[in-house]
Amino acid sequence: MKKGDSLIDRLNLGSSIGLFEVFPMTNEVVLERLKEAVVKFDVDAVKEACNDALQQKIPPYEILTEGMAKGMEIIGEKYETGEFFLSELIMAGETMKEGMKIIEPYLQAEGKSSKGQVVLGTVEGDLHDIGKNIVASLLRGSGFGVADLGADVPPRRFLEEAEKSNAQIVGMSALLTTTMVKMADTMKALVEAGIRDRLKVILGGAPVNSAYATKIGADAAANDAIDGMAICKKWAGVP
Ligand code: B12
Repeated sequence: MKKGDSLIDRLNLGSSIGLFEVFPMTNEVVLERLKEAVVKFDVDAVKEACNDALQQKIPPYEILTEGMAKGMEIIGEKYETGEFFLSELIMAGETMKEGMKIIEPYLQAEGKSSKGQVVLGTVEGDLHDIGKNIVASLLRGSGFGVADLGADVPPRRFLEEAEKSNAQIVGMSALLTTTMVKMADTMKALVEAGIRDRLKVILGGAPVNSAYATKIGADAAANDAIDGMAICKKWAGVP
């Protein structure tokens, strides 16, 4: 295309104006770009789409759940059907983490005064930590102190940290049906140490539900970080 042929040239808008300033992207388009970028493991495109989404004032949590996490759902489906293997799961996890680095500060931008102390971790045997990290960011953003123990956390570590930090809430994450049982082991450890009754315990991650929470003696379960945060805020008596 020769100079003068493009729409920007014809509208005489000058070369410094991008096409997207003439035709602004809708939120749906940016979120779709983000989803596609995760599915293609395209880190640069993920970063660019995250920045564009923030610039368009899409709420950070929506960028995660309606953009990146939708991409992760597709990755999971492809893994289930055998189209993708473990290497692709790893690449997708790494790709989403790069996007998280951009979004996380915005999730944490709110209150700083402590609404209580939460001990959080992904249970023993389970390495999935992306969802748990989102929960940590949201809780910190709404004013909780969070001791994030990371992934693959044995029951003893939850117990030690809850005692040490005098926590009011313990949050456990599990993404595997095979590691959910470690939640029950952790509950047992809290009971045996005699600190269960002064704590609230919340479970999270796709395979858990309130029936499972009741079964193992936990107080609540949430499949979504926003719901989990709302439950913790209710327990802390904050609006
Ligand atoms: C990325 C990924 C990985 C990465 C994880 C990287 C990382 N650092 O986290 C790696 C490569 C390590 C991985 C490994 C494996 N994975 Co994997 N993985 C995934 C994938 C594609 C995405 C998970 C994710 O991050 N989702 C995005 C986040 C934002 O969502 P989320 O975790 O659900 O979190 C949200 C909520 O659940 C909630 N939440 C989460 N935790 C908590 C905690 C609390 C307290 C609260 C309140 C809320 C809450 O809030 C979050 C935000 O709303 C899923 C597929 C899927 N659709 O989930 C499979 C999936 C979870 N993996 C699966 C499997 C089988 C495995 C492996 C066993 C594969 C293998 N053969 O080795 C290994 C297990 C390794 C191990 N020991 O843990 C299966 C699990 C099946 C099952 N039901 O047990 C899935 C479902 C894929 C599938 N469809 O088969 N995986």
